[in-house]
Amino acid sequence: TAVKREADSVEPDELSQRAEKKARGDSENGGGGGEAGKEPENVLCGFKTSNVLNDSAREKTMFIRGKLADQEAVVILEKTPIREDTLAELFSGSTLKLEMKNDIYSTYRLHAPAHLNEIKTTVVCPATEKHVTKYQRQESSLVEETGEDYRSITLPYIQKQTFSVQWVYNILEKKAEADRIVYEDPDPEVGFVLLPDFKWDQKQVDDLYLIAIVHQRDIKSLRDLTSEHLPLLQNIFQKGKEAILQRYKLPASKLRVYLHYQPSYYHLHVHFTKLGYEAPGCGVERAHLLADVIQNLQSDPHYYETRTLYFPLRANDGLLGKFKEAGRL
Ligand code: GTA
Repeated sequence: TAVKREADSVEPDELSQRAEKKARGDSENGGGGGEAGKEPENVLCGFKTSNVLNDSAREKTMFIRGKLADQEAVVILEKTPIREDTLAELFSGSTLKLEMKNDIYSTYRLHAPAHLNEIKTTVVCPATEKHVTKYQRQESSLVEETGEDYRSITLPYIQKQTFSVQWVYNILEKKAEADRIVYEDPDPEVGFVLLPDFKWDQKQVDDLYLIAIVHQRDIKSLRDLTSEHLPLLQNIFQKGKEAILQRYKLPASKLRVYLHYQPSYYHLHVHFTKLGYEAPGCGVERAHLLADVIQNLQSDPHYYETRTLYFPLRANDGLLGKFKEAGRL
């Protein structure tokens, strides 16, 4: 039977109250998720920048490689969206400097109060060479992977070379992020944990992003799925959508529910993002709609074992090197 956590419905404007409460460090349900929301000392004050791996003026993000207490680290900075519920305070509580005025047009610099001017910051430390590679700006190439390529090239590579999924086990075992869980079905076969992706600051539903992590530990990716997994996939699809409707008031028709191939982390998980939000990795070359995956497995139980799958790989990705060595590119 399914166990709901914090599943009582939340009004949209409660989203921000919750987030502010978190920012002040108030525990929502007795804690259990570690240090979230506390006013910690500034761990980044000693961060020494080595180089900028990637940045985007449009997305207002910067990926920086550096050293944190002699350890390799990657820091991701991202300016957060402007929230409608803060507009009154933004207009009344800011200072405004005129830049130019021309006829009916004028531009200003608005200096907002500090708490309305946050930068979402993600720290990976110690970061491996693979993290650095992942966040570095790179050209991508589209790879064509047959079922045989998967078994002879990809599988041996990912068995040796993947990111640790310790963070996933921490979530499943409630050692981390326990207070962030939106919904859990604890069944060992069809169960999963649904929680906010760490790319989402949860302050507005416009960029809603949750992930459902399955309790089964031996399903690496889409490639491992057969019709045996249909009850699991249908359960995630159905209960995930229900939990999001209840918590965030977003109906299924406003959701994009998909799996990545290739994923970064080889423990099966499903992405739930708001339709219209261009989440990184939601393009057709990487995202597979869960609804399509279910239908494909219903019509062919071994669809994902046998089909040729296409996906982009960055120029510095070791797996791309393996495809080249095998003469497949
Ligand atoms: N709740 O500890 C975690 C955690 N980790 C380590 C990863 N995720 C986590 N969620 C929680 N706690 O959506 C999330 C990731 C991702 C999912 C794994 O798990 O945010 P995936 O296996 O398909 O991997 O999904 P994916 O999509 O390649 O990973 P990721 O990290 O999303 O990278 C894709 C691209 O997104 C990157 O190349 C980069 O361009 C961009 N990106 C990554 N992180 C950020 C960020 N913090 N801010 C902005 N852009 C980012």
